[in-house]
Amino acid sequence: MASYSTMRPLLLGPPAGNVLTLLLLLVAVLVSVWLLSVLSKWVTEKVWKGKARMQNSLKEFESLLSMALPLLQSISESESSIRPASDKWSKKEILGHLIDSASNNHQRFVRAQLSSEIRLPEYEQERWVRAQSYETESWENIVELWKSFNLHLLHVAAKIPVDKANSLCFIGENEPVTLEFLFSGYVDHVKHHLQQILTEHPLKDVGV
Ligand code: NI
Repeated sequence: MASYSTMRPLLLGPPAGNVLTLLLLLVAVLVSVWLLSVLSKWVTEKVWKGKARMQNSLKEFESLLSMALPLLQSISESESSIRPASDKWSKKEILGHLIDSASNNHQRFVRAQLSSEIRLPEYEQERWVRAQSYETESWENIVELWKSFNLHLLHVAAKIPVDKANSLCFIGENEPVTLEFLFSGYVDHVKHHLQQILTEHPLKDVGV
């Protein structure tokens, strides 16, 4: 019985064997090039674009805080207490709602850095505002707390490592989002409510 080594030339022959080897090498090179391009696209999308988005949100957040603070401080105690309708929040309650958002998101921003995936509840916004009776607290106190909490969140968010910005956050029953997405959503939410509070002030005129 012929051994494998003596059969092989009969099956493939030296020229055919070389062609097959070359073809296999070519396929391997093409697959490697394709894999590398897929990987580099993924890295660009996930890491660099994510990093750029995070930097944009940080800049926006920082300018939002510095522009809004003097305007909030210029609002009087009596103006801050007015409810435009019985079922609408006063400025105190809207800013209180932003403090609740800050405290819930603080948990998310920190916990998402300690694990590749977090699961946290949503919060009952109306009940949180009512339970804390923001309407009977002083405007000055609410503004001070909002300011300090958000300056700290700006500091925390600026220190999130690039790889942690992709941690998955499951909030309530919502689809999972990345930490970076959660932070940019937080900034949008702050902006939305500041515009509500500062309707008679020039925040919109400076492009926020
Ligand atoms: Ni809100």
